[in-house]
Amino acid sequence: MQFGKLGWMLAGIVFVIAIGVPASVAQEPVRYDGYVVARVTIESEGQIKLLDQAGADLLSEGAGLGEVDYVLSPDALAAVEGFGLTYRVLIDDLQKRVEEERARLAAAPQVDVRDDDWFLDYKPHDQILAFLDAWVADYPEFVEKYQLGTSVEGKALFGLTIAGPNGPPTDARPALCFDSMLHAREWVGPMTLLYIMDRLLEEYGTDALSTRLLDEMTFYVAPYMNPDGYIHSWEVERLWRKNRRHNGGGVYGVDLNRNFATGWGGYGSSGDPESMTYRGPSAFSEPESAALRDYVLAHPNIEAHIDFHSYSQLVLRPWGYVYEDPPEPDASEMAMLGDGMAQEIFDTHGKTYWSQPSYQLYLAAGTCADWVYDGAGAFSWTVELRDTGEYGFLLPPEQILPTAEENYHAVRYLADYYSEALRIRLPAGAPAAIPANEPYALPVRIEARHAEIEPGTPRLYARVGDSGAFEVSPLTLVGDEFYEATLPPTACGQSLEYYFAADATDGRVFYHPYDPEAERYGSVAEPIVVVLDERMDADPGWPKQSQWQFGQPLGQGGSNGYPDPTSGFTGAHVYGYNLAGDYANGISERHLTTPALDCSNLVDVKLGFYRWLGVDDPSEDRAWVRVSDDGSDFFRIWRNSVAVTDSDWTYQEFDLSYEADGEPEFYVRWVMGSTSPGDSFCGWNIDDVRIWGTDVNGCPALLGDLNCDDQVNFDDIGPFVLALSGQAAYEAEHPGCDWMLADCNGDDQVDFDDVSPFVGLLTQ
Ligand code: 0X9
Ligand code: ZN
Repeated sequence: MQFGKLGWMLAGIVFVIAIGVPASVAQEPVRYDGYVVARVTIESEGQIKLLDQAGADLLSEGAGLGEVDYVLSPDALAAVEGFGLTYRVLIDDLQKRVEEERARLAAAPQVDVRDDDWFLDYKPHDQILAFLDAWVADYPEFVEKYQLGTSVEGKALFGLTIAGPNGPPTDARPALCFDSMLHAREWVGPMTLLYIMDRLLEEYGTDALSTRLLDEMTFYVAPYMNPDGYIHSWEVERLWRKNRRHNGGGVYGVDLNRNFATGWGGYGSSGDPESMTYRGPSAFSEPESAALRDYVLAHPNIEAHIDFHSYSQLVLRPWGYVYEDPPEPDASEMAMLGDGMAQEIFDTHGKTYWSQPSYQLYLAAGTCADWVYDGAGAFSWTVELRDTGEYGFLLPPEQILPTAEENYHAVRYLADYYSEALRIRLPAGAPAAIPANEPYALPVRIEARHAEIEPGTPRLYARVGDSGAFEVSPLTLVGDEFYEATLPPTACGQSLEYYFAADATDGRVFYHPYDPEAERYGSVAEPIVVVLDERMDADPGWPKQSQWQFGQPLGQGGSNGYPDPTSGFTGAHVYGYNLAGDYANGISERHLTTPALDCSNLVDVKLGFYRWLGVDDPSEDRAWVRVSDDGSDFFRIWRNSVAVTDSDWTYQEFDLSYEADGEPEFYVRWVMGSTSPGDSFCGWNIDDVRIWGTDVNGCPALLGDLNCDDQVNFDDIGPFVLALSGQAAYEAEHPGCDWMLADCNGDDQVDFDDVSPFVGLLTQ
């Protein structure tokens, strides 16, 4: 074959590419002499521009108003002073810090990848790759390594599939995905992610949760997404952020966390190739971000994802490209899980990571986390690791392990949540207090996510006190996924411990809390007085105005929002405005009121009820809850602040201590209206109304409880005998206890006539 014109052209292109990528030419390290890192207080958009022109380099990658971290050259520092801006120096000699780090790393002893000390300092490129290979070698049944793509400079990008050997095929399990090192200077990211997965693997077979997580889930892990940038940060420019794309004219780098498709090109990203937040010529123009996209899309079993960055100590959730929250219920669930991760982090070493929407930090368009949520439909967070700016990207090596440990706990928490094939939860939470001496109905929800529930197996384990056997009782099915547990009657002042379980049809047993040996629910029986417990099964006959009706709702209406339900939350019946169809236009206020309730001896009065409500926004139509302590003047405790369109029964609870505590005559009223001539909705449906409070006098003293432990049992025999010998002797032994509780026959004397009633109490 002749080496024709095309051949020469190709050869030329290859040559140009080769010299355009001076990877082999050793570059002098960039120096930061006289540079400082400073936290500048920004008061206007204009100041951001001024700083930009003065060459100030952003560290918190998106300036807004408030405190923003900058790297300032001597000139930029002079400009900041010249502009009269307020600032605080975080790092006063950047060059010294960079040199110290280089010296330390150059002198660092070689640590074997299998040595726990490996995490005591940052590791260069080849060591990170060696670490991944050690996983593959050491855990052949758990770890598979794939090449996801190739970086701009030709380095392999790796993804690892990590899953335990005893479970369904990896692509049939619920999965989590983690990545790190989109940003070159954020060295603690891959250290953290490698530590997390390494610890899970090491704990397989010894730690119950790690074992279960590995066997029931798959982890897709891409810890090292920007090797080119990382090498550049190690060898040349410590604070390098982007990848190493040659943008032309000797200008390098695309910010990979601005190169994803969601909102690409928008606010908080730059079209200037010199900028640290350069978004690239198009979404996914970079092989690194495209590889991560393809990796995530190739695994539709991924349910959630974390993109690890540093620094700022934040757990950020979408959106980041607009000042908006995602639709419900996603927004609340991501908030709940983000808060939960932050709590786990705090509980580990006491570090606060704020959990918040990304947009509250600053807008950034084209980020990885926004795309994973938007483009792959998996919940996604950006976790900003330590610290909060004291050392910033030059985080001391002593902080690697603590950072990794606290995030290991966050990841375990997240994985635990997603792994549950049957997910048992308490939609109304566990009550801190339950009424003494009576059964208590507690709603329980069991979601069948990756398994089927064996009918009849959902159950409660409960015991009084903190020792002894748990009694088992079945949960009652009350609706799709919804159950009711009956907490057993518990003596006043006693605590109840409990947990839940359900079997799957494949024989697996699921507990909630996950490990009842270590963690259980607890409620204390208090002298709670229920003044109203109306299930609406029979007509309670409450005073009502026209169109309020008692009966079975008919599932009609819904010309806007949703129609009425077709039954109550429990049972068939409700109070509704009205039972058939939407409320009328142009009505004045119409109300339904409870009878007078006696709260005179109560504190901490609460109201709880289930509602199914459809009402337009309050500029048009209104729905209210009001209360009164005389039956004539009613005060608002709730009104719709937006349009409400319930598509399910919704629990509402109000603390009425201020309004109801101590009131001998107390009323609650639901009001429909007024309504405008415009759109109408299905209106109120109300079921299962409860009002309760705590007796001001506390738990009644228990006759015969002579060791005052709020129980009458054989432990009271000794103190009872002592009580018979006289008040002084008794009180000397049992200070604070009540001698008169030995007066078991109620004749105002403690004597031998009390013996037989006392024995009666013991054997009751
Ligand atoms: O700006 C980023 O890419 C991330 N911060 S970093 O300092 N690691 O560069 C945060 C992105 C979070 N998303 C938004 N703030 N919108
Ligand atoms: Zn980052």
